[in-house]
Amino acid sequence: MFTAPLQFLTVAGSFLASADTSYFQPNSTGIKFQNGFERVYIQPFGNHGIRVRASLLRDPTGAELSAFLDPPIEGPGGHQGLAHDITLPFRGSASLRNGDIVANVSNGMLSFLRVEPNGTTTLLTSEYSDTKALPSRFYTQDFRASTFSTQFSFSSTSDEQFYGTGQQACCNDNSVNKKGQVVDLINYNSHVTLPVYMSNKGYLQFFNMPSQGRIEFSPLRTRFEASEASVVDYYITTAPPGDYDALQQQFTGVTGRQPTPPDFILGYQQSKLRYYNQSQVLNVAQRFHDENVNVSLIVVGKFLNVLYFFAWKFQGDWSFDLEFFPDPAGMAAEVKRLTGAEMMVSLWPSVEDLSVNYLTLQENGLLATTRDGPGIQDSFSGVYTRLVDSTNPAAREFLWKRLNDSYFSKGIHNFWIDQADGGTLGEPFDNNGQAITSIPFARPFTQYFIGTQEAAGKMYPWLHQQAIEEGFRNLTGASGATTSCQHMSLTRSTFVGGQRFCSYLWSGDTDSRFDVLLQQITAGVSVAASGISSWTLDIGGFSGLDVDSDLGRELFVRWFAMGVFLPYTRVHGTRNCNITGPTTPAFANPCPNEPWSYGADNFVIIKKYIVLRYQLVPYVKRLFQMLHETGRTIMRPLYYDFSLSDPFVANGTGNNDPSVVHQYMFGNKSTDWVLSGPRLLISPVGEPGVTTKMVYLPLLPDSFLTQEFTWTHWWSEVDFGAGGKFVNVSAKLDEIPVFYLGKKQDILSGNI
Ligand SMILES: *[C@@H]1O[C@H](CO)[C@@H](O)[C@H](O)[C@H]1NC(C)=O
Ligand SMILES: *[C@@H]1O[C@H](CO)[C@@H](O)[C@H](O)[C@H]1NC(C)=O
Ligand SMILES: *[C@@H]1O[C@H](CO)[C@@H](O)[C@H](O)[C@H]1NC(C)=O
Ligand SMILES: *[C@@H]1O[C@H](CO)[C@@H](O)[C@H](O)[C@H]1NC(C)=O
Ligand SMILES: *[C@@H]1O[C@H](CO)[C@@H](O)[C@H](O)[C@H]1NC(C)=O
Ligand SMILES: *[C@@H]1O[C@H](CO)[C@@H](O)[C@H](O)[C@H]1NC(C)=O
Ligand SMILES: *[C@@H]1O[C@H](CO)[C@@H](O)[C@H](O)[C@H]1NC(C)=O
Ligand SMILES: *[C@@H]1O[C@H](CO)[C@@H](O)[C@H](O)[C@H]1NC(C)=O
Ligand SMILES: *[C@@H]1O[C@H](CO)[C@@H](O)[C@H](O)[C@H]1NC(C)=O
Ligand SMILES: *[C@@H]1O[C@H](CO)[C@@H](O)[C@H](O)[C@H]1NC(C)=O
Ligand SMILES: *[C@H]1O[C@H](CO)[C@@H](O)[C@H](O)[C@H]1NC(C)=O
Repeated sequence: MFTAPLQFLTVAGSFLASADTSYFQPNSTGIKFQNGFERVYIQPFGNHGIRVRASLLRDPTGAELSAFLDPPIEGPGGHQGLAHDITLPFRGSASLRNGDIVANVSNGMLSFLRVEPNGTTTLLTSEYSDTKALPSRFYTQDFRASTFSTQFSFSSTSDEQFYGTGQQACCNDNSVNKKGQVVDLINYNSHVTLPVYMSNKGYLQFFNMPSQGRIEFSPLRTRFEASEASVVDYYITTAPPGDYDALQQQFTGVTGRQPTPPDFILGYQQSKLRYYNQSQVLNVAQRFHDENVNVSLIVVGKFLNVLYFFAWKFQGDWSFDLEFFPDPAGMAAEVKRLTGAEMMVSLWPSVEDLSVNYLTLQENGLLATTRDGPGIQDSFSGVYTRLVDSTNPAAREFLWKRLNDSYFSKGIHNFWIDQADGGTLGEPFDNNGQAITSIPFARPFTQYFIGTQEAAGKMYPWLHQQAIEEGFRNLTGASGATTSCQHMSLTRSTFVGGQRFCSYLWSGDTDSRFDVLLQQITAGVSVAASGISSWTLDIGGFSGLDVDSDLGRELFVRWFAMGVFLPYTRVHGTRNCNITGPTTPAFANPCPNEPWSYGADNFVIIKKYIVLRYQLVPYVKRLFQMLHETGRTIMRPLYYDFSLSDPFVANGTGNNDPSVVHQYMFGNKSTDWVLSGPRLLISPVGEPGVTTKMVYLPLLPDSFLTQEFTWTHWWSEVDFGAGGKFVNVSAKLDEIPVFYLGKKQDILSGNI
């Protein structure tokens, strides 16, 4: 039997030190049971949380890949190792309570219950069983390694709803409730699925495993499947049904909190594919200056993030191609002088043989490899590439050194981590424009320092984020947990816990279509419900928009209006237009994508929205502070705030009814009158040619009505009362349907 008495005594001491008397402290350090080859550990972790680990033949080492913070930010269970004070025989029974959650082992089967205020318990879920059924903890070992594939099954009911599971931003999936779905746990462009979900029964479950696999939400059973693991490691926490903020607080208490972003990043971000030389960048900056699009530097100044892709000579150089960017430092300084803007630069993880860094990386084993063969992961732009192995600390250090030399030390402080989805360049079924366009295997057998793509691949982007985070810290001398960021990275992928980095996720290369505009809402609120609120998208969609067509222009303005009410307001994309451009350098798209590129009338509207965004910065800043303090979700699906007060919202969420899931709240849920957060309901327009929209206003809970909150239309100031009904409002191009609660002045001043 494993014993760690000294370590445990220390932990027990800290339990007492942080003991909150209103909170039921764990009445056990852990339960262990052994069932033949299998070992299962059940321990208290975080507030109202339980961590379960299961392994075969040997104990977990504690050195497995993990997104947990240990100790957690809040609650018991830190540095617990494999501590346990209950050891059960095969088919034994015992129970452990931490706060309001109870883990019950009965006859070798686990179930989880919530203790209600009146002392009764409610079953949340249990390991799935039936008279005859596949074992709920099921493993397959092939004995080529100490790893196994595994399936863990839990009971569910047909009316249960599940939310979260990360971001599925393409294109037909418009779901907030994932019940009935199979979610593939594999990363690619726009697809950042995360093994975490919340239930409307009042619990959140997270599999702390970066393996590929899937989650099946079938009528009676929820099944998590990992294709390769050395330990099964999951966490479950509970809160009263409907209190999703509490679940997020507890979950981010064990996986990390978002540091507050720098003010400038909350302004307007300009980007396109692609500004390919220095004079274009300076011309754009000059035009922003001349057009007087936000010239005031009073609060945050005017910020323009010009972003590059393929600004390097060879993939893996991680430096500017000096032919096109002769003076990066001078360019950054001039952009700053003209506009006050910070700059951001894109880095790809791909390395080609001709890169100046190739030999050094290869000699030092800092490139990802394959099970056999030359280690090639992908091809892009006509050359074979390999991925830098950012899972290796030495590779992270090498990468950062190059980024510092080439960009950071030259005044370009923000980094865009593109294409680092893992395994390949993130287009798994795409052969990058070559004759055979579709390849019938999902991944090459990519191997990293930390393991295989199958076992560890979902953490590859996360470790890229970490490389840049470490670089920022090493340069600024910050140590310990980062609480605020001076610079940010933008990333196309992440893993659970990615919220602890100075980073934001965007939804990848989306299609420029009205239906995709609306679909982005379900992607955004789902990843927010998975702990990642630091999120944005390409305003206008990434590809397919014709700048010179009326439809393209209308779509852009509609998308822009929504972008004002996202955590970050970021224009990006490749565009089609009437201009014929040069064929070199590669990807030299000549089409414009600036606020003035969409016609004179629309420029007026876009300027109005940019002004509004700057007016909202204090509000957004406050939302990020709350996110940092308690993990409170910024972009909120309606079920967060109204599933208890409004059956239409509860039912509509269950059915993924567009009138419910294509709207969201942007802001704080508050029950405190003095500090009360005004709230914004955003109902973007997702069809062409309309001037009005039927909007469903959720029925406000009593606690709001007693505070005299009502739905007020942002533009007309018409008061629509307590909601619970559809209203038909004007939805002109320059008036996105937005409704607010409380006083508008409080919103604009961030006094929420
Ligand atoms: C912990 O508390 C739960 C719920 O009250 C109880 O069922 C269980 O037996 C207790 N366990 C121990 C080890 O005291
Ligand atoms: C909890 O464990 C006890 C003791 O084995 C058992 O009688 C009870 O049915 C279990 N409860 C649940 C919900 O599994
Ligand atoms: C105790 O509270 C739960 C949850 O609110 C409720 O479902 C149950 O009916 C209550 N039981 C009693 C005996 O009051
Ligand atoms: C930069 O691009 C512009 C087209 O926007 C072109 O006219 C100019 O010659 C380019 N300059 C360099 C140095 O390539
Ligand atoms: C940051 O500094 C630490 C300590 O010197 C070092 O181990 C680490 O590799 C550095 N990280 C990066 C990304 O340079
Ligand atoms: C970053 O670059 C600056 C300027 O070249 C240099 O002084 C500094 O030592 C570099 N820091 C790291 C961590 O590479
Ligand atoms: C772009 O080309 C189309 C088709 O020739 C034409 O109808 C349209 O007026 C052009 N738009 C602009 C802005 O030049
Ligand atoms: C729930 O929504 C479905 C589909 O929109 C509808 O048919 C049904 O009547 C609704 N049920 C309730 C109880 O509102
Ligand atoms: C946000 O809402 C929470 C929960 O209702 C409340 O406790 C908190 O005070 C609010 N925050 C602010 C800054 O109003
Ligand atoms: C909304 O109002 C407009 C203008 O009054 C009207 O044309 C339109 O038919 C109404 N839409 C619906 C669905 O009632
Ligand atoms: C730009 O933003 C600043 C700071 O928020 C604001 O004071 C100013 O009015 C804005 N200027 C324009 C032209 O929008």
